[in-house]
Amino acid sequence: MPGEPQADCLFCKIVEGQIPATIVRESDTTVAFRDINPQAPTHVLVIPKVHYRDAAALAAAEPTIAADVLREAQTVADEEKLESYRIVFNTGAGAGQTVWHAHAHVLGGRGLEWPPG
Ligand code: D5M
Repeated sequence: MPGEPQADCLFCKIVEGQIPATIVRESDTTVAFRDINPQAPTHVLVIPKVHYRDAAALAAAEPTIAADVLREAQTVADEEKLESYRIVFNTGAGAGQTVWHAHAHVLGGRGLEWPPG
């Protein structure tokens, strides 16, 4: 069922505490943790606790929780004292999505080129 935990989902396992993560924030609806393969000095992922395969599915089904993810991502940027930063939702394999549980990347602490690769 959409929104239900998926047994084979890495990020659902992080939500449920079944695999470790360096959690930096948690709310009723979201968890934020450091990316295991950081691409910048600050690289934090913000995920909804509910399972949707990508940001588009989350926004369509649970727009309030999608807004929670964005607000939490902004709070991470503030707490990390990032002056310039990027909040990214890779959506689809062609955009580099590899984990099929919606997540925002918060990247900062170095110069970020535009356009991204
Ligand atoms: O981003 C998926 C991101 O998830 C990628 O940057 C690595 C990160 N990742 C994968 N496994 C873990 C664990 N166990 N902890 C923390 N971060 C993790 P995508 O946009 O799908 O390419």
